[in-house]
Amino acid sequence: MSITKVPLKTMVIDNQINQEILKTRIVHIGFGAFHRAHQALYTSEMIEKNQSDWGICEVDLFSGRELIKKLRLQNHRYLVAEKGANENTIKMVGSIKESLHPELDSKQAILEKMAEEQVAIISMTITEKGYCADHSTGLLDQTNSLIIHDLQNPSEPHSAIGYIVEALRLRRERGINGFSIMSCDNVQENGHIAKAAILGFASLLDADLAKWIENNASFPCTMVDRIVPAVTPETLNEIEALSGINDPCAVACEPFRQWVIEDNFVQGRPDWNIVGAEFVEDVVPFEEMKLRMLNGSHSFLAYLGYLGGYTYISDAMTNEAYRNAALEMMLKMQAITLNMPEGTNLEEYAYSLIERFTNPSLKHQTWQIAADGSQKIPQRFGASLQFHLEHNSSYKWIVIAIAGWMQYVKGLDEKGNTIDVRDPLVKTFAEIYAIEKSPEEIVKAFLSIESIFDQSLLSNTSFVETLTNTYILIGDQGANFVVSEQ
Ligand code: NAI
Ligand code: CS2
Repeated sequence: MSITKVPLKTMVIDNQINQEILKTRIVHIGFGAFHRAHQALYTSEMIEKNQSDWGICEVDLFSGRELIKKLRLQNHRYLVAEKGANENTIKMVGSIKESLHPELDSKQAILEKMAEEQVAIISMTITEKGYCADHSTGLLDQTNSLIIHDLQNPSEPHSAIGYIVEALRLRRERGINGFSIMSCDNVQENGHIAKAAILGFASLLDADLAKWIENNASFPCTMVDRIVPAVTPETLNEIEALSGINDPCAVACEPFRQWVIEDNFVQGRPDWNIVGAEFVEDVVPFEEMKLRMLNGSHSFLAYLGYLGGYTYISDAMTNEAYRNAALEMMLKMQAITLNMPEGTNLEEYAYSLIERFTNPSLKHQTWQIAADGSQKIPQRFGASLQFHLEHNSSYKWIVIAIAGWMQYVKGLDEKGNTIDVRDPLVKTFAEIYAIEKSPEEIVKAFLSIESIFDQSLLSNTSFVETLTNTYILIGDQGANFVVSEQ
C-alpha cells in the first residue's frame, strides 16, 4: 500500500490489488453510489489484506449505462472520498473484476454470468422498490408491472427478482448448486423480503423450481450503514481537486461505516470481518435499530427540512429545533420500541447519529432522502406507531413526519414552487390531491393506501384527528413553525 499526503488534510490511499487474480464470485446488482462506497470498498480492503479472489461483477439493470462504460475505461477502478468534518481520506477500489449492462451487453450475458459455477453470492442494492414487494405484507406484489412482464417472459426478465429466478433455473437445469442472495438495501428483514419475493415469483412459474431454490439458496439479512449522498458534478470536481485524479466513477461519503451480516451462506463467503464487518446469527434487531433511529429521523428531517427550506441535512441540523426534534425522534419515539441485545447503548447511538447528520462536508440532500416515501414510511414508522398506540405513549414526531410527507407529496413547497416528487406511487398521490378537498378527506385517502398504512389506523379517530390537525398546521404555519413550537 502506498500512502501519498496531499494538502487540505487529505490522504490518498491506493491499493496493490492485482485484478488479474480475481474471479467473479459475487455478482452485484445495482452499481449505485452506495454500493461503490460500501460493499465494493469493504471487499477491496479485504482482498488487499488476505489476497483472496473474491472479485465482483457489477450489473446495473435500471440505469448506470454510461457509468459502466466509463468504469470499463479505467479498468474497473475508482475512488471513494471519505469526507470527515475536518479531513478527507481518498481510497482506490480494486475489487471489481468485470461489469455487465443489459443495454451494453445483453440480458443473456448477465444470466449466463449469474449461472457460472464459481458465482457464490448475488448481492443487491436496488432500492426498496427493487424487491417488487408489498412492504406492508412482506410478500411479492403480483400487480407490479415488472413482475407481470417477467412472469410472461421469464427468460427475458426486467426485474432483479426475475433475473435471479431465471439464473437459478439455469443452474438447476445444469446441475450447478444454488447461491446466496444478499440484500444490502434499507429494507426491514431484507433477506426475508428477498426470499419471499423470489420464492413467490418462482412458485408462480414452477412449484418444483421454488422448492429447489428453497433448498439450494440462502438469503442472509444484512444491516448496512454509511451515508452516501448522490454524486453531483460538484462531488467529482471536489474529488479531482483533492486527489488530482479526474474520475467520473468516484463517490463521496462519510467516514463512518457499518455492516452486520447474518452468517448464512451456501457457497462460502468472503471474510469481510477482517475489515470491520460483523457476522452474527440474528441481524434483525440491528436492522430495526438502524431503520427506526437513523432512517426514521432522516425521513423526518427530509420532509420537514425540505418544506422548511433546507437543501441539505446538515443545514437542517444547524437549526436547534430540528436538531432537538431529531434526537427526540430517535430516543423517545424509536429507541423505546426496540428490543436490543444486552449491552447495546441506544443513547450513545443516537448522539453519534446526531454528529453524523451534522457533518457539514456531506452534501446530503433532503430531496434525495424524501424520494420513495411510500416504500420507506412503513418500515421506518409503522411498527413504532403501533407500539405507541398500544402503550398510549407519545408519537408526536412520527405524526409530524407523516403529515410532513403528505404535504411534501402535494408537489408544492411553502413558496409555491414545484417539488419534483419521486415515488412509485406518485400518480396515486396526484389523484388524491385532484379529487379530495378537505384536509380530513386528504389524510384519510392517504391512510387508505394499504401498502403504506395499517388499515386499523383509519378507525382510530383520535389518531386521524391528530394527524389531520398536524397536516393543517404544517400547511398553514409552515414546517419551521411546527418543528419549533412543538
Ligand atoms: P443510487 O440512486 O445511486 O442507485 C440506485 C440503484 O438501484 C441503481 O443501480 C439503480 O439501477 C438501481 N435500481 C433502481 N430501481 C431498481 C429496480 N426497480 N430494480 C433493480 N434495480 C433498481 O442510490 P444508492 O445511493 O446507491 O442507494 C441504493 C440503495 O442502497 C438505497 O435505496 C438503500 O436501500 C441502500 N442504502 C443507501 C445508502 C446511502 O446512503 N446512499 C446507505 C445505506 C443503504
Ligand atoms: C436515507 C438512507 O435515502 C435515505 O432514505 O435515509 O439512504 C441513509 O442515508 C442510509 O441508510 C445511511 O446508511
